[in-house]
Amino acid sequence: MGGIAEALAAHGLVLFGGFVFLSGEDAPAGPAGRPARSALLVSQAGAEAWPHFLAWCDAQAKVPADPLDQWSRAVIGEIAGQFGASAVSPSDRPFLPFQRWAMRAEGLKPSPLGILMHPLFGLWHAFRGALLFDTELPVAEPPARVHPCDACVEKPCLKACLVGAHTAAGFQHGACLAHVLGAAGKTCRTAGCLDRNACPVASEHRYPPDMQAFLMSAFSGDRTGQLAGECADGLAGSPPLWERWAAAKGGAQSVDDRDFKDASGEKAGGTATSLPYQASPPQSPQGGD
Ligand code: B12
Ligand code: SF4
Ligand code: SF4
Repeated sequence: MGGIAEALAAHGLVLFGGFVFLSGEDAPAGPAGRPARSALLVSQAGAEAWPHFLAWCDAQAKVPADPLDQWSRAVIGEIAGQFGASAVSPSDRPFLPFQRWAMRAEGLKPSPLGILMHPLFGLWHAFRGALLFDTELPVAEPPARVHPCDACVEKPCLKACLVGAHTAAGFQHGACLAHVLGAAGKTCRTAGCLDRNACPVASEHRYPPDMQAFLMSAFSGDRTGQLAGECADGLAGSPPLWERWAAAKGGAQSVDDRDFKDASGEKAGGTATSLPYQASPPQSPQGGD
């Protein structure tokens, strides 16, 4: 495993533990095409990877649809090749059980929001991929972890959302989306989920507003960048991402002619026809998080 963490760190990414597949477990294919024997998880933790991703976008002739996915696949795929591994992504279909893998590899537990809580990074981490190996790597048992949610009596993460989208029955995706895309949802669109931001754990790793706006744009299925662009008036001195990318390419790429492919086709409920934006129908997550 020597060198993998360093190779990932050069892109702001973090190795998030590993595990050995049990015999008979439904493991995805490793580099030889047979079920993999072990896996290492790759995460973005805090905002460390964000400038690397932005620099990659700036260097593309045309910013691709689902750019965070594309960047992750490019970076992690290359590192996989260097270390004799194959790479998988959280957005591969059918969905791979990344959260279950992380509970196993890192001893993490879910927060009341469904997102896994990390004692060092709080809710501010997400998986960008996994490296799969044909051999059993000598991975350590996950460390004994404190789960901050156990000691959190007030649970502010369940009290900030204006539409109460996180309930005991689970995440009300439709209610969330309708609010995010509606007139009253500007704070969610430009600064991120109020519930997630209300968590006091590891606030030093909280994603910056442009990153949160970008992720929220991806989460809400917006392929036009209008939602991310909206944060122009919320982020002093920082042009909205899509404008920045368009400008960097000499204006060659307008919002309208960008090639946004429909990669998933899975529609989510809860959208109204009276949205203030011409957003494409919300899709399942597009490399956000
Ligand atoms: C489909 C999906 C969604 C769907 C449905 C979620 C659901 N009910 O399963 C929707 C669109 C609602 C969604 C939303 C978000 N998601 Co999501 N999502 C996924 C995705 C692509 C597949 C989930 C799945 O079906 N896995 C297959 C099963 C078999 O895997 P599993 O590990 O065994 O399943 C676990 C989860 O399903 C979990 N679970 C069960 N119910 C819910 C509900 C929610 C809301 C979540 C987050 C998890 C969850 O429990 C299972 C056992 O642990 C995963 C990536 C992945 N491949 O896992 C990301 C993933 C779970 N999402 C993630 C995130 C961050 C989000 C968002 C915050 C994104 C954003 N930018 O705002 C939002 C909001 C969630 C919230 N509560 O606030 C992260 C979580 C990271 C973490 N620290 O744990 C993941 C892992 C993606 C990543 N790249 O890291 N998501
Ligand atoms: S606010 Fe409390 S319960 Fe909610 S995620 Fe943070 S630590 Fe966990
Ligand atoms: S994004 Fe906004 S509407 Fe959705 S759960 Fe978070 S606070 Fe609620």
